[in-house]
Amino acid sequence: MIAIAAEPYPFEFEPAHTALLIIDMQRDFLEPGGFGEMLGNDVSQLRRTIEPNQRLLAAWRAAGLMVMHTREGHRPDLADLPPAKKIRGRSATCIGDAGPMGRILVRGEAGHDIIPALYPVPGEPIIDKPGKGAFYATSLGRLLADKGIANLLVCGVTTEVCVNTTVREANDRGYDCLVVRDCCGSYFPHFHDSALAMVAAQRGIFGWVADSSQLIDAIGRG
Ligand code: TIU
Repeated sequence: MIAIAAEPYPFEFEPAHTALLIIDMQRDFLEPGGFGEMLGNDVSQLRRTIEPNQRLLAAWRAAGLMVMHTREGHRPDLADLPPAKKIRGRSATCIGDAGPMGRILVRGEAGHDIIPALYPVPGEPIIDKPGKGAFYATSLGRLLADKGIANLLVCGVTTEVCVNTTVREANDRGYDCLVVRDCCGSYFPHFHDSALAMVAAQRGIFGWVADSSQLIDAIGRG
């Protein structure tokens, strides 16, 4: 058992029963010229998470521990895209339409894929999810149960949307979640800060928050 400094109190975990879950580090959310930027968002707020994620991912892989990745997106026929999600925002260009890197948030398109800097290696499951949460309409729960995972280290984008939704889903399913502060990002810094505060508030109502350096140091010692 390893314990690291975290908010609101130390997070204890057994590495063999802990998965690093990297949420939606996709080209359309992070790359200049992608869908996120097309909507007027400042992608630099998300891009600052790339290096910390690379360091944590390298440490977790070197220790031979479980890594999983998610991607938000839809079938090419859009059968799993709720009409409400399709029309939300009243944007001229929406999910499923031709975008800067192929059809927006459609599986198989370039923009939907994970950025090269954090690309999964063989043996790391990729969970394709149609919603914001990684458990809704996916096989994530089944995979975690099969692999005996009890704790999740949650990274990725965006802190208040897909990361937060996933942590809430995981919490209700009995997982202990640590959200990795510097490995998560939002287009809106104040939402990032608030989303992390919400996780750790009330003695850890949804889980814990810590920096990646705490984890990397602990794995190195472990
Ligand atoms: N992955 C994720 O958070 N999807 C979003 O749509 N996030 C926004 O902040 N828009």
